Amino acid sequence: MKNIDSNTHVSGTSVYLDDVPVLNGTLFGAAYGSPCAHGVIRELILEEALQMPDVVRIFTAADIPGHNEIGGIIKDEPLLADKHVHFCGMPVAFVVARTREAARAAVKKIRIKIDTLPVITDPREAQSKGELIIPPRTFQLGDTDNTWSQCAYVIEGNVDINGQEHLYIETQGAYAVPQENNSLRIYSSTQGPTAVQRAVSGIIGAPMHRFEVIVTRLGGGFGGKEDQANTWAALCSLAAWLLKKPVKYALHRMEDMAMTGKRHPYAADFKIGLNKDLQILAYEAAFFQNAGAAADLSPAVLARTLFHCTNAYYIPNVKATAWSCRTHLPPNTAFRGFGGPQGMFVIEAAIAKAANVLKVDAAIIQKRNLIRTGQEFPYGQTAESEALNCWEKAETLYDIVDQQRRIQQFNADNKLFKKGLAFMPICFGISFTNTLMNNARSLVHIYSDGSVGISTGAVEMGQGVNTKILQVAAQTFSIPPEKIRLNNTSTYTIANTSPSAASATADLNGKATLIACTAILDRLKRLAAEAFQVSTDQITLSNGQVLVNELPSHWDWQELITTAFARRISLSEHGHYATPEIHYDAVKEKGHPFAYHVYGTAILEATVDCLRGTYTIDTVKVVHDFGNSMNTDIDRGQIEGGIVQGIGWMTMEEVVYDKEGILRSNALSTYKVPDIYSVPKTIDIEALQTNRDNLAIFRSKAVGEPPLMYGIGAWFALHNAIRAFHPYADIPFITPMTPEKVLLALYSKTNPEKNQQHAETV
Ligand code: LUZ
Ligand code: MOS
Repeated sequence: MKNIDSNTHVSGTSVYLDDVPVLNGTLFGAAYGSPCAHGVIRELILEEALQMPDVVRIFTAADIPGHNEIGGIIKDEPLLADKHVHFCGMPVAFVVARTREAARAAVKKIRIKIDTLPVITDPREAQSKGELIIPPRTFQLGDTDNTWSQCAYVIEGNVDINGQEHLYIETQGAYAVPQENNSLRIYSSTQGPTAVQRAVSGIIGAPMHRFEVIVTRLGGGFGGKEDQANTWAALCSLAAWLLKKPVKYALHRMEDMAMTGKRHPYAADFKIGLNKDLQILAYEAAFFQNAGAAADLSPAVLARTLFHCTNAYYIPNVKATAWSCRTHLPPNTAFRGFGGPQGMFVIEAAIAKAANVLKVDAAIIQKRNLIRTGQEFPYGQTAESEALNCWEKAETLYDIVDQQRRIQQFNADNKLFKKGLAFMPICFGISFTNTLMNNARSLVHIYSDGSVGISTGAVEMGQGVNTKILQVAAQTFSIPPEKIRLNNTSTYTIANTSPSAASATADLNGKATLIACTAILDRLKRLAAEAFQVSTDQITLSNGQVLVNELPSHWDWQELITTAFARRISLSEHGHYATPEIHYDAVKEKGHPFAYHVYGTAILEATVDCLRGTYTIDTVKVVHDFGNSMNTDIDRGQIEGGIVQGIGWMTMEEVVYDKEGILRSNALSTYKVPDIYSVPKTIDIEALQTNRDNLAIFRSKAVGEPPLMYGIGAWFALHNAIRAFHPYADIPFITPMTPEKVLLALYSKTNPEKNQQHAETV
């Protein structure tokens, strides 16, 4: 089935926040962010700004009637800076004016005096000074200490992973409209309507039931709107509440880039031990997460780094510790993969370094150590693994032997162009790691004309979740898709929702919809069974017809609904789903946190121009574990997008903060994302169709986040291409692998691996 949003997207009639018609009298906001990253506010000078034309009022922390606090996991984040500023861009004041231009012009006239304090931007420095968001966490399996002596080879190294700007095409924003009797309707570009509702309720100091948060759709979220849409909704709500006027704020791209957090940069140390057969016996890692100035979602992101620190490999002895380090950057936040990709990059770096030292192809080490069914992840869950299936299918389907031969030939024939190949296996756990978040609700109405309206907690952000939910209802009722409509997401319809995140939205909301539809269907079948004097299991629905003993009756869907309505049978149901089987003990760091895992293998080929350092990612060939995809078009779209976004993170997207904590890559002129010219020329995706039972909706496995991690292979393909030019090149494990870094590596003189080989080999 086609994505149900295709037509409105293509015709430009899809409604995003900025397309919601504004009411007469609407005012426009703009936030004033701190010009420096750390300090104490001496004086905030608003006079000149207040005198600007069309300015209505400027709000500061002193105006907040409730608590000046928007922190989720930890209460450590004021909405508006009061005395201290902790990051450059931290909102200090909110200007409200009659036009958006007037609001922005007034922001430019605000002056501030700040006594500056030392700025920390580096997570290792923060860790050494004890600046931690939460105490460190350690995942452990087996006993690494007593294993090193059994290893034939022990290799150590370190890694520096940069962040990533979300660059959702639609920037952050909100529109708060006062309703009667002290309540607000808030349109928000958020992945988490309930999170917005809770934040606004706290800021205003009024119960949650007064705040309706509505989302039609997002122009992308990628995690950036899981938690950080709260700020803009709370600012608009504060102003709307106090002024009793509608207030809107849709951020300018540069405001959005400067004020919001990004994917977490990480520094890491690794130590990996292998036996003579290249089996990995032991792995230790220390992760230093750059959390930024407040907790935001960092503790949860940190957990996922640990959950995925061994990627798709089985390693019998593991010890991984992660520190969430407080720095003076905007609080970093959720981003597709949620800390998992960083954990996975580090183990891939460890394997690549081991391969260099041992002079073997990294793919041999990778393949030899893929996790198998029944083997244990460091957090205690046992694998139902498709890792080797995906890998082997990719090898044969894409004729890897021929590809390797072609690349060798190309490298022999070309002096200044070199090709590199990398395998990237993935394994990603599906469920919020915080078990209690794994629940959802769906409200299904059948109207008396037979049409169906569905509301869920799911936020459509381009991922196609509404199409999948519609398919669930169409299949359950056996009626054509045209009879079904997905309503916008509203906290008045569906309460206490988890954000649309963790790749789990279609599973959770789809299952809730299935439960609701099935409950109504059971009532309808009972009615038909009574009417035709048969038992309910003799009634089935097919193509809008009611069948009795598999034969057409004189009832169709409409007759069924008309009769049910006349008989006063409820045609509505509120379904609730909570993922079964999952549990986790955060003290022991053991449990069964994930409903299931998604596996896959990508083979990436890159070509480096060894004169210029520029490169192309030529092909990405994937075998992906879809389970049993319920919508292959949508799922392929997710995989293609994920791969390109992952490649962007690993190769060209470079977030640059200076030592003062000021964002230098603050516009699309300085922050480069993949475009039509730089995407891989070929992306082949093949399904590993499996019918193994799983907890996915219709066994169609979650697809949102896992494919991003295929992009990690681009870094290693480039790494291998550089080695084809200069076998002893010094290639530090630093991301992204920009053309500048490629050039430095191509002409590097040092050769740490060659020199260290004996020192590092036990
Ligand atoms: N958000 C969250 C997530 O709150 N918990 C998670 O485990 C998660 N995983 C991936 C993406 N977002
Ligand atoms: Mo996300 S990183 O699933 O909001």
